[in-house]
Amino acid sequence: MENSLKLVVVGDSKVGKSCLLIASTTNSFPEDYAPTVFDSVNVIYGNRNYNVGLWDTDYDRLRALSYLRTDVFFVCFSMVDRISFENVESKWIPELIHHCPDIPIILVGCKSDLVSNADCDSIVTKEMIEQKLQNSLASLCIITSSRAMYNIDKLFKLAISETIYVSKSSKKGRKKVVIGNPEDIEPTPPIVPPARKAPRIYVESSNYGKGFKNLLDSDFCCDTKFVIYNSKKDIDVEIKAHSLVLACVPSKVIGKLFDEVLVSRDAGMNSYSHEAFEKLSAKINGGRVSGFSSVSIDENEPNILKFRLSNTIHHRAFKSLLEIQYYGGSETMRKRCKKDQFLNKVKTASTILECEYTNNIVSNYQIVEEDVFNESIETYLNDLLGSEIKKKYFDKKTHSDVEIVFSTTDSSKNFHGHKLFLSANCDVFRTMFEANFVEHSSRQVDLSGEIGENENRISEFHALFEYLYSAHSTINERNAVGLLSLANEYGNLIV
Ligand SMILES: Nc1nc2c(ncn2[C@@H]2O[C@H](COP(=O)(O)OP(=O)(O)O)[C@@H](O)[C@H]2O)c(=O)[nH]1
Ligand SMILES: [Mg+2]
Repeated sequence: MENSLKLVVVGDSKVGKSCLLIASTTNSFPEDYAPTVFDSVNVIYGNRNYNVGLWDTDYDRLRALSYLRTDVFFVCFSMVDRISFENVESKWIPELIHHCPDIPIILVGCKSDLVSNADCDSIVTKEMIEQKLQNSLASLCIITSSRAMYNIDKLFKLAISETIYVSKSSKKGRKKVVIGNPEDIEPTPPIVPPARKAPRIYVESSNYGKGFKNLLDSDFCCDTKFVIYNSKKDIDVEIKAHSLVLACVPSKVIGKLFDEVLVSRDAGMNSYSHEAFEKLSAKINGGRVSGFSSVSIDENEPNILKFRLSNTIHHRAFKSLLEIQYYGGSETMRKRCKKDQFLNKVKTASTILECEYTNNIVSNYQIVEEDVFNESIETYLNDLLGSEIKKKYFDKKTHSDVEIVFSTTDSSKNFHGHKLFLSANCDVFRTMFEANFVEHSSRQVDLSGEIGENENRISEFHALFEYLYSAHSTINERNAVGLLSLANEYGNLIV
């Protein structure tokens, strides 16, 4: 059996966190730019296989989102930057204790290869660490150097043993240990100055979220309506939505409910099986789906399921929450976020519907009082939705409602598509499926004409579709240039 473990790395900026993770996972020091890492590694410890999920933290406000369900923290400081060492106790440990009390914390001293040549006033000595540990909630510190690959191989095993140790025993009376010593590091030979860097190309961030923003509450491919009571005006408010998206959103209640809804649909997504509907409605009417009070089908719109939310959920708070689920931000919330009362309503809704992220975003805002949303949070949530959509539907028969055909003289490939995802982020497909073209009702679209004899095109289209589903593309030497031109042709996409 495989055990999973989530490891989050925090510490001052530039102390060497990203290099530490890259060095540990690749066994070499990244001489050039070290990107922020979200990765996982397999580690064998005591005959067991552990999958350690790595969370590097960078963005100031995204950080607290990463803390959810962490098993162990690395708090990093630089051995040649005393301020970063002071911040361990004054900033980092208090922050972690605030969000996640009782999670084991390991201190990691980075860049110890630089100690021998550094200024006396800035270095952190082993004695200082030992002294600091005496009154610290951490009981362990490991001194490392990513450049000299010193103690790097011990890191993940230490993280695993610490989670096992802390879960089994009380922390009181535990012996404090500092592993390693900067003096053990062999002096590194002088380094040849790096060659000049290649020119940087500014890459605009993806516009993936915008497509979903426009999709929400639009008629296009709508098969779901939410009905919420507005008690102030004594009217019902309706929001149009899409079960394919809803089955992938981070809200646990909504995601699970729509997984069931999709099971009850026929393959072509045109109607619901009577039996499955009865089952669903018994479940919701019986109060077994948190936040929902009933489901019905209108005679006039037999393709659309109408879900009534319970009155404990405020209509605008629900709209905000749906916006966050669809595109990672919320216009509704942005407009009203100065009102604490409203934010509390969003929190109530997200607790009922189990959206941890939304709850966190609101709490962050209430503590920090800055703009609730920023690009990094939106990108992060878009990625989360995109990866779920890709997993469930990308080139899969599941609920595919259009088949894209490519054929050349000697090969052919069919892609299982979904009009909804192909169109949400691509104007060409949107026009094709929405307007009065043959493709609107057709279950097959032949793009062979688009590829001619250029077989690379199939792979380029595949990469384009991957982007449309997941906000990411597998780009390689062969498809890169073609993909760019396709992305341009198919509606100014930023892949
Ligand atoms: N000499 C030395 N430099 C390091 C080491 N680790 C990181 N650096 C450098 O310190 C800078 C910041 O590293 P980075 O990992 O991006 O820091 P982060 O902001 O904490 O993620 C980079 O220029 C790295 O090359 C190390 O172990 N030894
Ligand atoms: Mg970094």
